[in-house]
Order: sequence, then structure tokens, then C-alpha cells
Amino acid sequence: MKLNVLIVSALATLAVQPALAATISVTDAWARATKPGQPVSGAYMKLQSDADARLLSASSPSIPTVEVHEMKMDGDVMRMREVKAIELPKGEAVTLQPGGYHIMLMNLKKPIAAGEVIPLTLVIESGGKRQNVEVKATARDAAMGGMQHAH
Ligand SMILES: [Cu+2]
Repeated sequence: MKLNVLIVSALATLAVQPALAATISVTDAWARATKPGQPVSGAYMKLQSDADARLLSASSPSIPTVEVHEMKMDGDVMRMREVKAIELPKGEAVTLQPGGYHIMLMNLKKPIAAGEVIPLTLVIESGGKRQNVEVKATARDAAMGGMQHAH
């Protein structure tokens, strides 16, 4: 389902950097809408870089705390933790999705409504250079499934 396809190229950033910086494409960026009182949510997207790169961190002017997380099974318990980086191997699509890597949106002061656009700034490193990649994730209603978002 491609509700919302957004390609963010880092051309503006590239213009002032040596040719080493990677070009990152971001597609299918979305965030999970929340119910009142729910303090956390997640943002998801597909990332692809034309050079080996790593997603180091993310931030948003509208979300108090943003972390890069990984969720995986530990025995039969689903756990998540903050990761130092998500590797973006050259030419390989890396999908941030429920149950795997995700951008954690925390300490929400108000619910995220479906349709709301969450601006995110991704910090991506490639070849020793850092660049910011701006992403707009549109919130949509999505069931949590069996996933516990417990820390
Ligand atoms: Cu998380």
C-alpha cells in the first residue's frame, strides 16, 4: 500500500559538500497515529543509499524525544532497544518497519492524529561526512498487532 511516497534527495546538502556524500532516498515514510494518553509512537520508512552509509540519529521539531530503535525477539519476548546506528549498505533498501528497526517518537505531549505530518531530520554518515536528510512522515492509523511497545 503506497499511501504516501516521498523522495527526499539530499541535493541541497550535496551542493556544498565534496562528492563523497551519499545520496539517500527515502520512500514510504509514515508514523503511527496515537490515542490520547499514549506517550510513544513509531515512524517507519524505506531508506536507500548510493554509497555505504549509516543512520546515526533522528530528531523532530514536533516530538520531544526521538531515538533510533531496533525491535527483535529475545527468546519469546519482543524487546526493543536504542541502537547506535542502522547500517545502510550501498544500493540496498533498508526498511524501518513495525517489528524491526524504527524511529521511536517519545514523550509525546499530545496525540498524533492520522494525517498529521511529522517532520524528521535524519543524521546520516557516509565516508566520514555527516549530512541531514529531511523526511516528512504522514501519520496513519495502524493496529499495534501483538506488538508490545514496552521499554
Ligand atoms: Cu522503540
